[in-house]
This record gives sequence, structure tokens and C-alpha cells, in this order.
Amino acid sequence: AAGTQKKVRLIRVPFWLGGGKAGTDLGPEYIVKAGLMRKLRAMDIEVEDEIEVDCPVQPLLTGAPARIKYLPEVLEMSGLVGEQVYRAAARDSFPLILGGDHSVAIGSLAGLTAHYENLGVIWFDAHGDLNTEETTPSGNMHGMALAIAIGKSNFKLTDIPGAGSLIKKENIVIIGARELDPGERELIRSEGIACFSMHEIDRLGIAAVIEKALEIAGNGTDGIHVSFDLDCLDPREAAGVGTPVPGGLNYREAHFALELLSESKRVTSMDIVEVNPLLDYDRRTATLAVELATSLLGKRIL
Ligand code: B3U
Ligand code: MN
Ligand code: MN
Repeated sequence: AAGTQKKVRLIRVPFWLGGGKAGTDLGPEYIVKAGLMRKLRAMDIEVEDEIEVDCPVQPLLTGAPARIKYLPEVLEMSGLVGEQVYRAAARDSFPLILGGDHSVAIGSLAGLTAHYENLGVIWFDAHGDLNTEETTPSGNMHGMALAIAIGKSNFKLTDIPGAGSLIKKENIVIIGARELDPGERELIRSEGIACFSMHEIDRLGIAAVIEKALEIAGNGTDGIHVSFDLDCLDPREAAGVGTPVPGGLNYREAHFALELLSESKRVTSMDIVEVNPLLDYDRRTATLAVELATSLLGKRIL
């Protein structure tokens, strides 16, 4: 698990079709360029052969556009990502998945549930990613990833070839939310999903939130996946994301959160998603992504 991990397998997923905005497909390349391998190796972590998933590209438009965008492509990408993530987890290497938009997490979870019987998920995000086919305002599947994971949408995690099971709603935690659609709010209420919005973070402090998150995601689970959408950070810290929302986590809260997760030694995999180099005008977002990954993987100040 993170904090004790000596072997990491990098899985690059250059895919943007789930987010509806080109640019996140360049995320993996820029995160690697920002020094990820060097920094991990400096921490004595063995970075096993980097994998780049051969993602489907934008199809030619034939006929009227579908309301749910690029579903066949998201399905194909998820199957391919799942295979690689499963393989890494099965050989006891920490899967570090570089997106790509947040729909790549559907692939991560497909692979992880094939290996872990009962997976907990901690979802850092400004958004809920809990829309269904009925409630999505955009048709973008990155905004549906968690609903797919817990089986609340018509298209479900278990529709992906190789996926093990759905994620139990009792074992998921959203951290950093501040822009929820009406249908998402409704689902959070009706399903009792743990959601620590910015309001709760301000009230309780990030340390207490992480402690509670570990109790929820760790309760009876044999692995914890951290899915980290860079838009959970404040846009002043991370401008290079597709849908920036003001009032997010600051630099220190984000690092502290990941350091605490690392100390728990319970985290078994991580996604880093939604970095859009085309919008990263000061190039700090990709660098931040690298630093945050090292915090989760055990980097300490002292
Ligand atoms: N909730 C909106 C917007 C959104 C979700 N995730 C991101 N944006 N990055 C939707 O389209 O579902
Ligand atoms: Mn997201
Ligand atoms: Mn988001």
C-alpha cells in the first residue's frame, strides 16, 4: 500500500472523450514531463514498465449526436484500462493511473474490482460525478463515473468485460465537492453517500475529514482506491483543468490530505485525472500532480 510501496506501475491513459473537451488526452505526457519518474525513483520506488493504453479516438460523426457522448469509446477505453490495472494489482505493484478525463476511473475501478473483493473509494473532486443518463446536464461521462461505479446508472461498472463487482455505496467518500447538480444532490441524500463538501472541510478541518474518510472507505474493505480529480484544488493552485470551480482545497490541504492517507498505509491505487495542459497556462498543474502523487506514495518533509 502507499507509504510502504516499493513498486509502482504507471498506466498512462490519453483519453478526453469522457470530458467533452480536448486537452486532457495530453495529461499523461505532461505529468511525466514534469518529472514524475525521476521523483519516484529518487524516493527509492521502482517504477515498472510504463504502460500507455491505446485509447479510442474521436469517431467521425454520423447522424445525430448521441445524448450520452462517446459511450462506445468510454466502454472500450475502460476495458483496456481495467486489464492493465488488474494486471498491476495482481502482481502487487501499485497502479498509478494518469488520465485523461475522469471517465478513466471507470476503467481503474473495473480492473481493481477484479482483484479486490471489497474496494473502498476516496473521490477528490469539486463535482459529485454522480449523474445518471437521466440527470446529466452535459452528456459527458466523466460526470457519471461514480454513479456507474455504484450501479445507479443504466450503464454499470459490471457492464465492462473483466470488471469484478460494483462498488458499495457505503464504502465511497467524496471530498472537496462544491458544484453538485440537482440529481446528484438527490442521489447523495437518498443513498446516504458520504460527501465532505468544502463546507465540511472548513468546519471540521481536512485532518478530521480524512480520518472519517478512512473509516468509511476502510470499513470491511481489502483495498482503498484514491481517485484524484485536480479540480478539487482551488483554480488559483491548479488552473489547468477543464472545469475549474472557485473555493477549492489549497496547496497545503491537498498535500496534508494525501500525506495522511499515505500514513494510513491503506491506499492501494491512485488515479490522477483532469489535468488539461492546453489550459495550464502557468504549467503549475502538471507539476502539482507530480508532487501530490509523491505525497501519497510516501514523500515526507522530515
Ligand atoms: N456535473 C457536470 C459538470 C462536471 C462534472 N465533472 C466535471 N464537470 N469535471 C456534468 O457534466 O455532469
Ligand atoms: Mn471528476
Ligand atoms: Mn471534477
